[in-house]
Amino acid sequence: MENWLNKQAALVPDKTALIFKDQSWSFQQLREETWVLNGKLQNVVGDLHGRIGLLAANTFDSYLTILALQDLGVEIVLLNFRLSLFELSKQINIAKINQVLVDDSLQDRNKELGKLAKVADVKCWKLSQIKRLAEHEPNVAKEYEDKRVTTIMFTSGTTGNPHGVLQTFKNHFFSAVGSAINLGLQANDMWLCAVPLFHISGLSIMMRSLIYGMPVLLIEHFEEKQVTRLLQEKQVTLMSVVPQMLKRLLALFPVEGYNQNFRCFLLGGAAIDEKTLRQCIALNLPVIQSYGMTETCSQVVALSFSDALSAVGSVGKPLFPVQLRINERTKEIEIKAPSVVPGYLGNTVAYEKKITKDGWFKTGDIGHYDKAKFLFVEGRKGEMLISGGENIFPDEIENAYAGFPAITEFAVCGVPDDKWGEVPVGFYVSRQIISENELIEYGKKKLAHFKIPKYFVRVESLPRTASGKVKRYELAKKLR
Ligand code: S0N
Ligand code: MG
Ligand code: MG
Repeated sequence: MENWLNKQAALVPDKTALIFKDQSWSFQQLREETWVLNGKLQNVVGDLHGRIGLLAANTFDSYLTILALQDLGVEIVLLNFRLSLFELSKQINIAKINQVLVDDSLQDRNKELGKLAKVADVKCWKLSQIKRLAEHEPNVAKEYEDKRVTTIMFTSGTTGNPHGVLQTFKNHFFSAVGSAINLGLQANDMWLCAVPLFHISGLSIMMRSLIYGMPVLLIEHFEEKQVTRLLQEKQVTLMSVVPQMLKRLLALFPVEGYNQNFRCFLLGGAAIDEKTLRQCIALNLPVIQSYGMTETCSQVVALSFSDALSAVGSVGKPLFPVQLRINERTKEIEIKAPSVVPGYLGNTVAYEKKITKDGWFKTGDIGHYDKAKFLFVEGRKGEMLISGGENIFPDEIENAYAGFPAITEFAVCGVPDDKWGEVPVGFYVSRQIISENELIEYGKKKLAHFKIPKYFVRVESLPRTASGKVKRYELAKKLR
């Protein structure tokens, strides 16, 4: 396929491509800015086809950097800025990258990040440093080859070991097309992006912009008051949200509603309670529920506008290019689609475990179809929990606490939480009482803050199966 940004700069040069803070860029302007940055990035990435890390924030600078790296043919490892240095180092190590670009706003906010270079043994560049480098002739890929990996995002595997998800141009393309066939494309569409660009929820909005020729209104940090005002004042038609965001927006929903062109929230990332959905219906607020993951490059199942009111609680039907089946024995949801990624970085064993003999991707989610062929997701096969749209595997927390000196056994389960949907709870066996503060501070050294258990419970022993595996569901039951 022709380079998407070049294509849009030729098709709709003057159309707005991006709005950030008080500035906006047309596709033509965005291409010009990208070329300048492309020339400067060559000092860092050298020749084509390398791989580099990026700690992106939702800023113009990060947006442009993704575009420029994409045009250079460099694989971009998008790192989650909420992770601890320890977790980031692990991913950097797996990705075998020796350079990481860091959005200045992140380093200014989080001084810890200044230590990343040392901890992970990488060269870190602030984006402002790149801007000061010498400018070379832009070296722009004329074509985006289907099979080329353009982005890599890490997910935590069930064992707590991160997997680098390899996303190709083809994956992104078909994801965007599937979404457009479902939601339709309107000449006035504008997508508000408050979900992180380092997650597929955010990056997929950027890809849709390039593929549809659609403006993106980029928000640096989700804050419900500001977003409500923007939804009223700007001509936003679509916005992606996780349940936590929707609930926070709902609490502020203005009587006069949002701007008249607003079409819907695309809701994904985690299950939502039916009460919230009914509230949205009562307010005449369109919410399109969806289901997808990093490995499918965003939604593969979604409700349509016409079904949004009648199939409440369902995540909809498989999108146009997507095939979906439920494994008869395990009830696991399996998917075949051009947006399913081709592998995990350097880990064929883990990837093969996720693929059936006949080539379907095993999602790890349990679900069923109702009579009208709407999909309902019932939960996870494993014990992953989702806090505010962030996936957490108990193993990663348990591994982190395994080294705590006074603790002999440690286990984690998820419990429902009003604010975050679910939160982790830690159970430990120890001869002595350990203060919560001590446990939290210990966790912070190894884990992203959102993974640190919200409660700690000291127990005599952990319930185990005959083979010695901790029965996490019993722990959860105990709490209730
Ligand atoms: C919900 C968000 C915005 C909350 O963050 P907020 O309020 O900005 O927090 P901070 O100010 O940064 O920090 C304040 C304290 O809160 C803690 N914290 C932050 N996030 C979480 C969290 N998730 N859980 C628990 N605690 C959290 C901070 O640690 C801090 O505490 P201290 O001071 O102790 O450090 C934010 O979490 C957010 O942006 N969430 C969304 C993430 C997301 O997008 N997930 C989706 C991932 N899934 C996919 O991408 C696949 C599905 C998909 O593609 C999709 C998803 C949604 C919509 C559409 C689609 C699609 O298909 O297109
Ligand atoms: Mg906040
Ligand atoms: Mg934090």
